[in-house]
Amino acid sequence: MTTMTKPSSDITFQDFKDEILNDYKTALTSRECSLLGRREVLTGKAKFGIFGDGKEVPQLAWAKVFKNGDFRSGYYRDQTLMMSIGKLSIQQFFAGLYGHTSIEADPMSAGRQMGGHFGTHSLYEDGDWKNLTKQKNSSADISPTAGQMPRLLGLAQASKIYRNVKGIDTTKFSVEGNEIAWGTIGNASTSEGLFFETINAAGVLQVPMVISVWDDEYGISVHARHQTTKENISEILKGFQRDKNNKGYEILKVKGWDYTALVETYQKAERIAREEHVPVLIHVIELTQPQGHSTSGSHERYKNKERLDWEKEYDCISQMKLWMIANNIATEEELDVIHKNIKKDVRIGKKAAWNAFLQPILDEKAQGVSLIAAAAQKSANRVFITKIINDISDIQEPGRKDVVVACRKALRYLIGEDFSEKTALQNWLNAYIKEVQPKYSSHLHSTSKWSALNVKEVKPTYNKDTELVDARLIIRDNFDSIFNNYPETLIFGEDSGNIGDVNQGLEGLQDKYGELRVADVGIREATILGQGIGMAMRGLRPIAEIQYLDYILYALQIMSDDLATLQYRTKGKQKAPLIIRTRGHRLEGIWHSGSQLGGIINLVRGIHVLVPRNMTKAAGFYNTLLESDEPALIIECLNGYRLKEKMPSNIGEFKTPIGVVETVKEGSDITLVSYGSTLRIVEQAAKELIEVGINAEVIDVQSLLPFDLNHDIVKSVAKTNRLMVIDEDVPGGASAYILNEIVNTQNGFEHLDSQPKTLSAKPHRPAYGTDGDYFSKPSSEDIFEAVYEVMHEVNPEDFPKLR
Ligand SMILES: Cc1ncc(C[n+]2csc(CCOP(=O)(O)OP(=O)(O)O)c2C)c(N)n1
Ligand SMILES: [Mg+2]
Repeated sequence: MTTMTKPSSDITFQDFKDEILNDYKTALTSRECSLLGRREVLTGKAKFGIFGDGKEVPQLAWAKVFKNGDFRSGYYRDQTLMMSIGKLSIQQFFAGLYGHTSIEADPMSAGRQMGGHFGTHSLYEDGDWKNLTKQKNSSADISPTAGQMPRLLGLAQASKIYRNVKGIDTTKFSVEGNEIAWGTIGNASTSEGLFFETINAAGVLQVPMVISVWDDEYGISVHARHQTTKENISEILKGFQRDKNNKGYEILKVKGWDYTALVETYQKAERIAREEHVPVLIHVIELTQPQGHSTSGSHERYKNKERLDWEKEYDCISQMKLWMIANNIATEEELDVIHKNIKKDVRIGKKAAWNAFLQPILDEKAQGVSLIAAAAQKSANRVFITKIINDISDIQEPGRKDVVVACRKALRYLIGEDFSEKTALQNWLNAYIKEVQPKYSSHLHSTSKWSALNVKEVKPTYNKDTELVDARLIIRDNFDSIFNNYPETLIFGEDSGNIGDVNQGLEGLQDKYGELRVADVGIREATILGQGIGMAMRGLRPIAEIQYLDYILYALQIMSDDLATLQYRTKGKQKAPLIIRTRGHRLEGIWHSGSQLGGIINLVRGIHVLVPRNMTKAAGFYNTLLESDEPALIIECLNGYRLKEKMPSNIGEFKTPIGVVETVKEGSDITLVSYGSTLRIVEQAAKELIEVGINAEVIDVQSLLPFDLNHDIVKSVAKTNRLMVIDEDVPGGASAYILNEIVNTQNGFEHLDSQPKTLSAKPHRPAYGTDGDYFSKPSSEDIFEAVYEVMHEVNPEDFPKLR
């Protein structure tokens, strides 16, 4: 055991003792919460529990150097840190375990995430930023192991940007870039690619990031020998260690039960990261997991007696206690009294949380039951309804589900009866569902005044003598204007910096705005995305560039699990207004012609997905989004950069509205709906169809998520009575989504005289080359013939069989 650190001269020995005792109390409080938490799950009060037991003492040391403005990006073992920095009380801990839907009761997620997923509030109720430099911050956790890593990179890089880029208003976000982003990860989760990708990227970027690996030798039941080469993550990362000649990491290793060594280690890590902006990895070894992994099982199944005995002896809190006694900080008796009192406090907090959770539901149940009972009195089915009342009355600790189920079932027995008590029950139930549903469903998108839907359209304007230019110049000049007008914007991606992206939409902008704002980065899509999320969470306006849409699959998990859920999982208390820029559709070959929109739109609900047909529309989307506080994906047309478009005179100012379609050709026979590069082919086919007397209306969706908010497409279908959706995704992909929106959401079925159709690509990936494309994706001939076929069915005389 390390000897006790000498207290610095400006605090008394008593202060020093008090601080340690206070730490010990926090560790014990956390432990007792874990122990009681497990019991709450096993007795059925909570659904699932995953706790911080065994990882308490390192977090005490970490909390000492966690300063205002700092950010955490960690995982479910970090409850002790959250308690130490004053962001998690006993009652809040249990409220989270029960799934309390009030954000005041469960500030972590208002019951949306299971307990053990932590976060702080970056936003006021109206969605505006709080001053993050005046509080300790935690980004909201997600469950996929190592999913916290990409975001951590961006949280750290924000400090670098704030320290080095001039002209940004840093007031709410940074004090000279002094903030550290602190990450935690379990030893087994370091096996994930996201961990290694983040480690490498942070080494390259040299950002103030400190990663702690909580090493308990296991990942659930799987031992380190199956997880990590040499069973030792700091050993195998040694090549990242900085030296005299090369930048890199500081790698530290410390025993997780050694309080003083931990304090020293964290102080050292803090200094290096905060002052030098050098990333640090702390490998915290010899940790334990006293209750096993989670409430799903017991660790006696996979740990042998020797290991279990060792874990008992080297439990970090037991070791801390021994050390305190040995160093005369307290006697065993004093510590036992403390422990007893803490047990009591935890029981009191737990009870308060349970009562606060249950009481509103009991009240709601009482209201529902009394209305059911009143209706039963009048009903011919009173016997059956009384059974429902008896059943729910037996449930002492009901959920809202029980209340709603009872009311709904009772109403079935009242079908065909008509009296005021029934109406009262119906009205109450409808109002009740309307009231409680948002507790589980609100905040998928921003509800602030900066919602992208509130940004008004500004049309591009043109001078009289406007020239047609290569469309990439519109994108480039618009980005120039953006970087000029918004100092907090930055863009980064593969080849985005020096050459100004593969299609030169950023040509010359690195020279103008510097290497931090227009940056080349490694080939690492997931952490490009995470970098953007983290920076956006700290008030910057990053544009993360994914070189090609095909390769977004590497980033899609982070988009789906982290970015898309952020507002929702914090009930509007955190946001990351990240713009993801990519280019896709319609090139030739299996991996260079991506248009996998059905997959994407179904995975990223919570992010706007925009598919502009040309660069003017695309540029307008960037301008719109920079006025909003929402994340979005913009897919530029890969084959559109060299096409000619008119250069607008109001570059940087025109705005393409979100969720609004555009009719690009009017017609009367059939409505053709498409988007992106395919739209040009549809326009071509529509021209050719005129030659055989078919007048198609062509509509550009522009925005897949959200979709046609004004329901304009159905107005067209009401006119033409026929509908075809065309895209180059697989059958049943985005075309099926669009069809469903028009036919079902917009009630298009009412207006259809012909079967609505979709025309998509083949189910396989497109083969290489021009012929590969032709035989894989819809061509103008395919569209022509498919439309002709519809008209042939309607009127075979005028449109005889084509082939
Ligand atoms: C991507 C992913 N795969 C699997 C899981 C299920 N899972 C949850 S925790 C865990 C083990 C993690 O072990 P470790 O990283 O060592 O953390 P510890 O729980 O031991 O602290 C697994 C496999 C998950 N949450 N995410
Ligand atoms: Mg582990």
